[in-house]
Amino acid sequence: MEKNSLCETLQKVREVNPLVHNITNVVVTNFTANGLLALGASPVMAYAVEEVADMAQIANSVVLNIGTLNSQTVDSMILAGKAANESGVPVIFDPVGAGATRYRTETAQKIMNEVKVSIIRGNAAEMANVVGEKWEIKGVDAGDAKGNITELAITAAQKMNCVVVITGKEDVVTDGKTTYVVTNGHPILTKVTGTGCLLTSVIGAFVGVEKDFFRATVAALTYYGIAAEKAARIAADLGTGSFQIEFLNQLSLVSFEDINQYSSFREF
Ligand code: ATP
Ligand code: TZP
Ligand code: MG
Ligand code: MG
Repeated sequence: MEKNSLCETLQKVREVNPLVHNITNVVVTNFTANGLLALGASPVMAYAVEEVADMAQIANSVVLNIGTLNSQTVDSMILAGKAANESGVPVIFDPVGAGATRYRTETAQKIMNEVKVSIIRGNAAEMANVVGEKWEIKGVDAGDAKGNITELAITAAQKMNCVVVITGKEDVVTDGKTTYVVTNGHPILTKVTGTGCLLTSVIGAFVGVEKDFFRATVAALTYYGIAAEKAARIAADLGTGSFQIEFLNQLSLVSFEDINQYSSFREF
């Protein structure tokens, strides 16, 4: 994959200003909206069953996130997902906490069964639990994954017939045939809540402007990891609060030169 093609996708996001319809959790709503604005996308959060189908159909992408799920928002997610499917709008799914409770696992599986999801992004334990493997998870945090993550991602992509992204120290992206590992990022991301959720919405922005979902996802992951690295160079010593703000700054400042210089990925 050419680094220049990743820059082109970032440029498209900034030009198109894609409308990203998020049905997400109450923890990360503001951070997600500000992160998408910093990137150059246009966030909207809309949850009511009365309007989600209309919003999904005019959006460039729909992001579903079960972080603080309840029966009403789950109904909304399925309505929005189906409406997006009818209109050819890509759906991106974050199965937050799948495996932590039976309700989360079953809801994640229900969404995958009823909605055509283009990209699913989660930590290793979440992804394992969505495909019926019982990896241990503590609340919404993966902890130290013990299994083979690349193998898990490829199996999951083949089972669910979509692009699978498992994030952690290294991020694995696969459609079941081609697999890339992206190594940009910084451990301090794990100390700020919502950095996984925001990443899922950032992937939504990239796939909202680019038909090649695989390339768009690699572009989103490198862009996001580079922003974190830049922010950490400036603010990591100041603590996680300063890092969070500097990360938002850097999401708006990642340049094509940064991507050409710092993007780090390999084909598996
Ligand atoms: P968890 O709740 O398990 O932390 P998450 O949904 O928050 O999962 P992460 O896996 O933490 O998502 O991924 C969010 C971002 O943090 C990604 O860009 C990922 O590459 C990055 N990241 C996570 N852990 C590390 C690490 N140890 N080193 C570098 N980057 C990391
Ligand atoms: N509890 C429910 S959702 C949520 C928490 C703490 C946010 C999780 O965000 P992320 O991006 O998975 O760290
Ligand atoms: Mg995290
Ligand atoms: Mg998460």
